[in-house]
Amino acid sequence: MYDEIKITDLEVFANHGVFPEENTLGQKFVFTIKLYINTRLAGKTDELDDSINYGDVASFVTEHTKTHTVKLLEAAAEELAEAMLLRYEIVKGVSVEIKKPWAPIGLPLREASVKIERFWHKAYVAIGSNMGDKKAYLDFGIKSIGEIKGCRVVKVSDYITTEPYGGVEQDEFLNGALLVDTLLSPKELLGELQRIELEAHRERKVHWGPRTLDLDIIMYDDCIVEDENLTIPHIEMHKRDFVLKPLAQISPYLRHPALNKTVMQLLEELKG
Ligand code: A4P
Ligand code: MG
Repeated sequence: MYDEIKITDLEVFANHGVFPEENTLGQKFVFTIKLYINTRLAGKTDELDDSINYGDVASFVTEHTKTHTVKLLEAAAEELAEAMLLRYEIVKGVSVEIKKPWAPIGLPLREASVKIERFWHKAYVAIGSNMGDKKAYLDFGIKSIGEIKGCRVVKVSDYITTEPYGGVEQDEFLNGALLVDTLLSPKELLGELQRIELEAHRERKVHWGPRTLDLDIIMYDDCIVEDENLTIPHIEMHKRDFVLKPLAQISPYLRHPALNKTVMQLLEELKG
C-alpha cells in the first residue's frame, strides 16, 4: 500500500539493558528501520524536500538511542517508533527492528531482536454538550484532544444545535464531530477522552442525561471493536442525526465497516 524507505543494520553503541553493567558499559545495537510513505511526489519532482532524508533518519535514530536509555528492547523500539512518527510529518507508519548481537544470557546465541510496526490511525470523535457554556465546553474538548501526545485534530465540523435524543427531559445539545489522526489504540484513546470529560467536570449521573462534555469514538480506521467497555463503530451512530450531520460535513464518503454504507447514505436513510 505504501512505498518504503529502508535503513538496514545501522549500528549504535548504547546503554539499554536489564542488567546494571549493560547500562554502564554499553553495547552494540543494530537497527533496521522502514518508513512507510508515499514517494510518488518526490519521484516526480526529484526534490528531497518532498521526501525524507535517510541520512537525517539515521542520525536521529543514533541520537535518540544514545539519549533514551531503557531496560527492554520493546521499550526502545516503541519510543523510537513514536518519536519518528511525531518527527516526520509525511510518514504514515514505521517498522523498527532492534537486534542485540550476542545478548548476554550466558548461552551461545547470535542475536536477540524485537520488531514492531506502528501507524497513524484515523479516529472520528463525536462531541456534545447540553449544560452551561456549551460552546466553551466543545472548544475545550477539541483543544484538549489536540494536546494529547500522539493526536492531531485534522478536521472539525460546525457546531449544530440539536433536540435531545433518548427520552430524557433535558436542555437542547450542541454537537459536532472531528477527525483525529492518532497513534493511540482505541482503548488508550477512550481513556484520554474520559480524562478530558472529567476535566470538564462531567459527572455520570443519569444515563443519556445532561452532560457538560461527552466525547464518543464513532469510528477508528475500519476497525470493529466489541469489548465490554468499548464498541466501535459507535453502536447508535446510524440512528443519530446529531452524529451523522456533523460527520457528513467533514467526511461524507466515510464508510461504516459493518453496514457498508457511507455517512451520507446513513443520513439519507435516517431522514427517511
Ligand atoms: N463506550 C462504549 N463504546 C464507546 C465509544 N465508542 N465511545 C462506553 C465512547 N464510549 C463508549 O458512556 C458509557 C460508557 O460507554 C463508557 O463508560 C464507555 O466505556 P458515558 O459517556 O459514560 O455515559 P453516557 O454518555 O450517559 O452513555 P452513552 O451511551 O455514552 O450515551 P451517549 O451515547 O453518549 O448518548 N441527544 C442529542 N441531541 N445530542 C447528544 O449528544 N447524547 C446522548 C448521550 C443522549 N442524547 C443526545 C446526545
Ligand atoms: Mg458517551
